[in-house]
Amino acid sequence: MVNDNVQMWTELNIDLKSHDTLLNALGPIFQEVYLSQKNRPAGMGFYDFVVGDIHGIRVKELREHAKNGGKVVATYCVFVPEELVWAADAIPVGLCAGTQFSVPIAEEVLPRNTCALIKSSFGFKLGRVCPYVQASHLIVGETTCDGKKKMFEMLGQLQPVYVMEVPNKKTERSRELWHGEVLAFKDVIEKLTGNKITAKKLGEAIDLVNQRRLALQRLYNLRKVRPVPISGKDALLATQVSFYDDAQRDTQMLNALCDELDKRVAAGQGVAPKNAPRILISGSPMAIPNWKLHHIIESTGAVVVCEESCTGTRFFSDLVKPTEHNLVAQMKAIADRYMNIHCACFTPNDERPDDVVRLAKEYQADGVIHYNLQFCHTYANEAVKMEKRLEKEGIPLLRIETDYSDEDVGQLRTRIEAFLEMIKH
Ligand code: BJ8
Repeated sequence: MVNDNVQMWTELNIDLKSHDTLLNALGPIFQEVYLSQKNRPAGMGFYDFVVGDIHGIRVKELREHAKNGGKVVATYCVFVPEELVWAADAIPVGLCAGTQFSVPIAEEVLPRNTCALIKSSFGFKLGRVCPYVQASHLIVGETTCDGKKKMFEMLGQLQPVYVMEVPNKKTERSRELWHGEVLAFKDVIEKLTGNKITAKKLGEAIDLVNQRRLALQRLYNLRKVRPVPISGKDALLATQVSFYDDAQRDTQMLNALCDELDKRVAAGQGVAPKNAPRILISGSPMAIPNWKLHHIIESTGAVVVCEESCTGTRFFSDLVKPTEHNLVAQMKAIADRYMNIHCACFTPNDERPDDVVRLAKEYQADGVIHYNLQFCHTYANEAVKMEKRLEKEGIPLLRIETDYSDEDVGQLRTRIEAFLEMIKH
């Protein structure tokens, strides 16, 4: 098995030495952050297994697919409509970009004052340490923030990249632009795969992705209960894996996990005491293996009950509305659904603070931690508005700005402990 993997990574032109260092570092981190948790649901065994072979089984499946003539399409943002990829019998893969490991590699080219997520993504490609990037036939970028836009230009020199234009406003004109972009993306995928996207195939793909969204909604709804039946870390991991696992299998595993959590709830069984402070995190996405903030929060006795982020509610809150089985209606429904993602790249973006207030109430959160990746100007600016809005609502907020390194862990822990003390009284 190990030798099979090495053979596969060699074929994918992975830098084996560097890659070994990356995987060897992941094991102890996963042990400390995940496997040391007490009272975990048995359903998390699947996710432990996935991380245990993170660059093995799934990559092998992608390679099999490619060997049979299929295509793999990599994405970095929840704006890319994956339904169109599935409908053309291609496989979408949400690329991770959550490790400090690839940051110094990227800094050889990118400006240092770029957010860690962008540097980590670019470093994976530049350093040839991510088999998912290497196994992709096309990377789909998007014009969300400036840093990403410019990084995609450089990435395009190393691998085929297509960039979707995401508008910056939510006006009718912007919606029209986006609708045109979704139509153009359909053409790109059809050309890449050589497969025509029919209404039937698209209907099936819409259903496939909606089912996964419903399973994630079910998981998140279970986190509203007190005591909460699953840790924030485990819920985050299940969400992160959804970005690259097979959608049908993922839905099954999520629902099996939820069946188990239903039983826990019925028995009043929680992972933290009833009175443990409940935290909602809002802000930048957290890609695998970025578990830093959750780990700090949950090792101080609090529990994370919700993430308002693209590795949280923004990923699955809205479904593509059911329509008649005709391409015109389906494409419109897809475009409309994606325009409801309240990314900080939009101006104005008043729906996001509304969402945070609503979620804080629904999840019985005692406080909100605003998570901002250093050098991310859009979220940093929105934090100011968020602070004012939450103050009005009487919801305590702590603003955190950090990166992927461990350098500030002690300082963050002190600030979070002080925040938890404050909200307990
Ligand atoms: S829809 S949040 S996944 S763009 S943190 S790279 S914004 S400088 S990740 Fe995002 Fe799509 Fe928006 Fe969601 Fe830029 Fe900020 Fe970095 Fe960011």
